[in-house]
Amino acid sequence: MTIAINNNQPKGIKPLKTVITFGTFDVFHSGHVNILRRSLEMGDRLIVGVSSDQLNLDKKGRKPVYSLKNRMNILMAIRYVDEVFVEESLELKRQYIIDSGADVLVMGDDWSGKFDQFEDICEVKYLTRTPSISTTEIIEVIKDIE
Ligand code: C2G
Repeated sequence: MTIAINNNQPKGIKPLKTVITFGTFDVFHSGHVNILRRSLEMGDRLIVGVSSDQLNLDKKGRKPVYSLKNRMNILMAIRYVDEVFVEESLELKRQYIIDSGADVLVMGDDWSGKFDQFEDICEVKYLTRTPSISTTEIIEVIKDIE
């Protein structure tokens, strides 16, 4: 028996807007804080796809310094983040966006244009990267410490 279901929203309450972003977030720094804060500003809740250790090896040629468990632990402690899942492959991004019900995909502008193909299922926004800070630079500085 089919039960008719109405999705009437109580008047005056707009549906929550979900934002999704992706990254490794290794050796967590303020550039990561900034993109997470600005991503949440695009909506009401933020979901983060954090790259698996293997995916980071595939895309950057090295394992992350912080394990996936550590990176997820840090992300879940960030006030702007509502949910974290493991990004296993760059090729699954469309499915991740659909499964999360995301309305907006936000990435740093080092990815500018790379995800425009998802504009049929969500808004796509590229935000300027925070200048002069990166995981790679931090690793180099630590290596140089006598
Ligand atoms: N970021 C930033 N400013 C920095 C460094 C990073 O805004 N100084 C942003 C990046 O643009 C990215 C996010 O922080 O949007 C995470 O950066 P990484 O951990 O380097 O992630 P990345 O390797 O770009 O992985 O599916 C996409 C990939 O998983 C993204």
